[in-house]
Amino acid sequence: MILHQIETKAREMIEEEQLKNLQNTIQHVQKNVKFYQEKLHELGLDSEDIQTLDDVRKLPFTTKKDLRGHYPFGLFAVPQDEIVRLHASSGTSGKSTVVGYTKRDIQSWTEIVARAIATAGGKPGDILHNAYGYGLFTGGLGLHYGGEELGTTVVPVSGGNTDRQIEIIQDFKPALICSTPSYALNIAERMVERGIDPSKTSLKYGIFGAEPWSEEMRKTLEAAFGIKACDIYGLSEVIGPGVSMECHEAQSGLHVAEDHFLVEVIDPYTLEPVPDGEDGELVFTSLKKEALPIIRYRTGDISSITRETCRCGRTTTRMGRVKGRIDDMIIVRGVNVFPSEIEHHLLQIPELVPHYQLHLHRKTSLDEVELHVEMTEELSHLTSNDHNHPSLISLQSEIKERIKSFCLITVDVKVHPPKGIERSQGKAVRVVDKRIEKQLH
Ligand code: DLL
Repeated sequence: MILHQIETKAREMIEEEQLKNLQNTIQHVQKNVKFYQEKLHELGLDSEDIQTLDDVRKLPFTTKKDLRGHYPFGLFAVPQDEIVRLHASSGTSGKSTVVGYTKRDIQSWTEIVARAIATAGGKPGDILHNAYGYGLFTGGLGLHYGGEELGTTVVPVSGGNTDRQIEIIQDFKPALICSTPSYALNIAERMVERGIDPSKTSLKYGIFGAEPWSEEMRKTLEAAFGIKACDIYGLSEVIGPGVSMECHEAQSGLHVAEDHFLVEVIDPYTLEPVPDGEDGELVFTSLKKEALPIIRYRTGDISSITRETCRCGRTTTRMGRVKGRIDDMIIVRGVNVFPSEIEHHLLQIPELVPHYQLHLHRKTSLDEVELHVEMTEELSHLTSNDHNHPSLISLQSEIKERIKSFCLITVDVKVHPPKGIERSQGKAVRVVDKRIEKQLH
């Protein structure tokens, strides 16, 4: 196990260092970012007002809207000629957000990701099959630099072209695969289709993230490939992948890279802090970034934190699995559900494959949810000529009842034939909001 010194320090020491770097960050933005200068001025605040870590609550929040409002480089704190890299997150609505890095930011990020890979069990000399997309998305290059820094042999295969991925896995014999969980599943499925047993490959570990996934999905991936699967979290606005990483020893929450980021959890409605262990919106403040220092960034992601020492020996704050984005939360007749919670229950039904989509409609004045699921090959042989086959009808009602009793919402279930649900090459689309389409037309 490669443990970085910071990861096992006494909490007081971690926090002391965080406070010092938080004060530096405030000075940096106050001097170099007009947006923060104005915000801090309005609140009558400067770095002197930050005497404890709790004082972070005095500081203003930053949102995606603020980044979009200053598109592309308006929140950068250094001149453009000090920026050595740009990335952008693909916005599904509105402009994307652009993020920049100085040379030192890239070095920090590289070190963060190297640590993350080691946390998942990666070792120098391992071959790392990197199927995260290369390009403006931070996944590909983030894991690439981190992998090289750790001393793994990185295969920069990027996303897509699944048959070629399989060939490379068979020929290069990687120990580690990095991709979104949905794409990993896609690869496993394609292997089976081609008569290859995914559990017989050289793979030992998987580093999966960039989208919400459930414990059941972990079990599915671990069983399919015969690997240990760990969760990696991050977002471009904060740095990219590696903001937090699950350890392979405990697989019990994601260790935040606290020497670089201060994490808070707030109630997204009142904006007040929520106690440790309770779900709320994750908020991050960067502590060492030069190009795009970010203060109290509201991620929109729902999770909780614990500061208890982990079984692996790390003392860093751990986040729970991200349940989903607030925007993806489905509210049906007052009940809130995340797609990942539905996924958890769907994956316990053996007649289904782990691909699904939720379509939101507004037929009357109330929202309705259609749950699109996909049957296994075995079931399709049974029911191919008969949509009213009793097995299909009973499967539909089993799903409906399960979702009703565990998630407390009523869904209209549509069972698709094998391959009936679109496969992802990167981040899977789980929620299709037909209510918006309706408004637009
Ligand atoms: O997805 C960075 C990344 C790349 C993370 C590779 C992990 C691996 P963005 O494209 O900016 O950055 O999207 C960030 O993705 O706010 C979450 O909503 C979601 N997300 C990222 N990791 C996880 C995860 C990258 N492990 C947004 N679980 C975030 C759940 C995740 N959601």
